[in-house]
This record gives sequence, C-alpha cells and structure tokens, in this order.
Amino acid sequence: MTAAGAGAPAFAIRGVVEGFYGTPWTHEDRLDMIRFIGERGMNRFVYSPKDDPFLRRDWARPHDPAALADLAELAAAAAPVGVELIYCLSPGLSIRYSDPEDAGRVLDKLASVAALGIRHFGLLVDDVPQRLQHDADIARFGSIAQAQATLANLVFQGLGERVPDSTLIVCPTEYWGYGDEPYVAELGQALDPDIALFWTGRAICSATLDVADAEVFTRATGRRPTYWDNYPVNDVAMRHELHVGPYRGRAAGLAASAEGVIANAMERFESSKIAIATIADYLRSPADYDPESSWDAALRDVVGPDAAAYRDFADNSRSSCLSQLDAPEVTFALEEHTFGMLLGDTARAVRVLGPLADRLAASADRLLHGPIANERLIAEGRPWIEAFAVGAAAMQLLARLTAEGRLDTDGSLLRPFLDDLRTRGLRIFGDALEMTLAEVCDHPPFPAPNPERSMTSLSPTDGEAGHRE
Ligand code: 14T
Repeated sequence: MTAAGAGAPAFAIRGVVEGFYGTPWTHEDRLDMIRFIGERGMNRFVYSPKDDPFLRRDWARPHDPAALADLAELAAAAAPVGVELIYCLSPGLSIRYSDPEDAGRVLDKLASVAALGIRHFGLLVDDVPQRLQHDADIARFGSIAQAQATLANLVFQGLGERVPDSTLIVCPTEYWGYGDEPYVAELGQALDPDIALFWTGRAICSATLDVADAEVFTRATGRRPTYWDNYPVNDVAMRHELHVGPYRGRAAGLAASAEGVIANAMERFESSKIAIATIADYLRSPADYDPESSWDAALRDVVGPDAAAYRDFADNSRSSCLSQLDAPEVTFALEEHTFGMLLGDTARAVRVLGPLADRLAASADRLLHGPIANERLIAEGRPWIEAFAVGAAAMQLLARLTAEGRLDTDGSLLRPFLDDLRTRGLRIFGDALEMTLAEVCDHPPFPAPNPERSMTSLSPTDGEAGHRE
C-alpha cells in the first residue's frame, strides 16, 4: 500500500467524457474543461458529444477543416496540463460490419484526427439496435458481438499500422449489467486483448461501482473495465434532476480492479464542475475520499464567494442514482415538524424548520437576485433555484402557520405552493417537502395527540394546536 494521498494517482485513467444527449459544449467550454480537469489531476478528455452529427449520424462524413483545427487546438491545450484526448466515433446506427469499405471509412476518419496528434480513440456502439440489421451482416456473422469485434479488431490493426502508440477503446451495445452477460462475454473473448472496454456497471446509471462486479466483468471479457460513469450527466430520463451533489458509492478499492473511470458530464457545463471536482478527488486517492468534505471544497472552488448560499440550494438538489438522502437537512426539519405535530408540540414542530426555512429563503434570494460571481452557474440552475425559492417560501409559511396554531384552519394556504412545485416538475427537496405539503393539504388533519402517551408536557394552547376541528 502506498501512503494515503501521496504518490501516483490510484486509477491510471481519470477523466471526463462529453457524452450526453443535448446541445454539445462549445469549443471554449472544452478548452475550459480540459484546463479544469488537468488542474485536478485528471488525464483524459473524451470527445463524444452524442448530438454532433459528424460523430454519430453522419459518422463517415469527413470533418471540415475548421472542426479539425478546433480538435488540434484541444489536443495542443490538453498536453501541457497532462490531459490526453480520446476521440470517439459512433458508427453503429448504419455501419455494415461486414463491409471492408465501411471499416476503411472509420479508419480514414480516425486517421484524419490522428494527423492532429491525437493518439487515443474510441469506437462506440452504445444506444444502437441490439441485433444485426443489414442482410449482408446477418449472412456473414453469427451474432452482433462477432460483427462488432471483427470491425474493432480491423480498426485496431489499421490504427496500429498508421498511428504509433495509439490505443482503442470500445463501448459495447449492452454496456451495463452483471458484467458476464452472453453478449459482452462473447465480445470480450473475440476482441484483441489490447482493446479496452467501457462499462457503466450494474445499471446505465449505477448506484454503486463494486470490486466484485469489476472482477466478474474482467473474468468474462478478459480485461478490466474502464468505467463510463453516468454521473453527473442528467440527460434523457434524468432531465428533471440537476446533478450538483458529490460523487459517492464507488468502492475505495476499485482502482486495483479497473483501468479507470471516465465521468459523463451534464450539458450544463459550469454545474458539472461541482461533481467533477469531487470525482477528481476520488480518482486521485479513493482511500482518502470523503464525499462531504470534497464537496464543500468543490463548492468553494467552483462557486466562489457565494458558496454558502449555493450549498443551501445544492443540498436540496442531491437527487440522483447515487444519492441516499436527497435533501438531508430539510428532510430532518420536516420529520421534526411532523413529529412535533403528532405530539401536539408546536414549539418542537417549528424549532428546526423555522430558522432553516428563513435561511434557505435568504439563500434563494441571494442566488436569484444578488450579484453573483459565477453567473453562468446560476443561469444554468435557474429553473431549479426558482423551485427552491418556492419551496423555501412554502416552509416559511408552514412554520408560521404552525407557530400561530393555524395549520388546521389555514393549511390550505399552502396549496398554491404545492401545486406550483408539482407543475414545475423539477426534482428538488427529494420527496420530503411535497409529501409534507400534501399531508397538510390533501389529507385529514394531524390526529389529536394522546396526552397520556405524549413524550412532552402540553400546554393548553399547544393542545389546541394539535387538535383539528
Ligand atoms: F456509452 C454508454 F456508456 C452510455 O452511457 N451511453 C449513453 C450516454 O451517452 C448517455 O448520456 C447516458 C445517460 O443517459 O446513457 C446512455 O444513453 C441512453 C441510455 C438510455 F437508457 C440513451 C437512451 C436510453 F434509454
């Protein structure tokens, strides 16, 4: 064991992939991200925006000179900060695996990029049909795994002849699961052993990445996984979440069983940096990684002087496949509120909630209306921050109605807040706030406390507040 935190980073491959569905980042964004990750010890930037037609739908069409010039500039900017580019092509929607000319087109495209000094390449066949479609492919190959392996081996061989020291990584069509499914095992057994494989773990967005799963994958495919980790990405089915919470759920000992981790980022560029900074911490030294302290540092780093206000927001926007508790502080305050109400103890019901609601409302106000250092971060998160402001105001009113003993009679004043939050359809406060508001608005009043079983002594007025009707 090496000393914690010192020496070489644990994972050999540490990086970010621009791999989301949505508007691709700009060239300036990419330059910025390469610098950002390089400063934090990451060493790969994977170029794979799903909605760049030249990479996927029109994979065979050559890049125009301006696009090549941009790629050359990215590679040149990456080298001095210790980052290498991985250029990925996604030909799976239309390629004829059996056609040597199509393999030649893939090679030509990769060679056009290799001429710029880029050495690392990816062949991605994720999110394409699970079966062979061209008649010629059906006639030639017994399975799609054989077809893909044949293509990848040809491309790898051609690359080796044309580009010294080049590498190739393949993203399989079934890129998640137990790691020993028949398809991926067949693919792994047929691929040249020097071709790497992407894997997202148990699920497309995996709650955990475990050593045992990595070992199953390695045994089945003949190589350790390179994780394509779908966090903080929030595309497709995750659009209602803003992933600004810390990285978590990745085994401390994973580095021995995996080549590395490439984190898929959000279209929301600045917002992605928060999670990415924590991922960089984990990848440097997983044994020392503490999600919460890494997250606090990342917030100070990315948000700057407004970090405390933004943290109040982000603490309520933790919902993701990684999260165990989506909104810890608010959840606790609302649990206390419910408990206090059930006991008929209004003082207890508002003790935590009141001050917290005021603090969150002030933070929302600062983020929405104050001068803010990182304006782009706030602009990206604005829909969620506005929902956060609505929720904070709802909690302030909830605390006030409770303290004034009016929850029974005037609880319906909270209805517009609940409707507003539901209409926005954005994930904020986890389930905690909407469930509490629904409890007050939709359901019968809190039952009268049983004085004999109450854990706190009740004053007559508290008793009143606990009663409905
Ligand atoms: F390459 C793969 F490892 C991968 O994860 N591919 C895509 C990825 O680019 C996307 O950003 C990510 C998160 O949504 O998941 C994959 O895309 C999907 C996944 C689906 F379940 C696209 C459609 C789906 F239904």
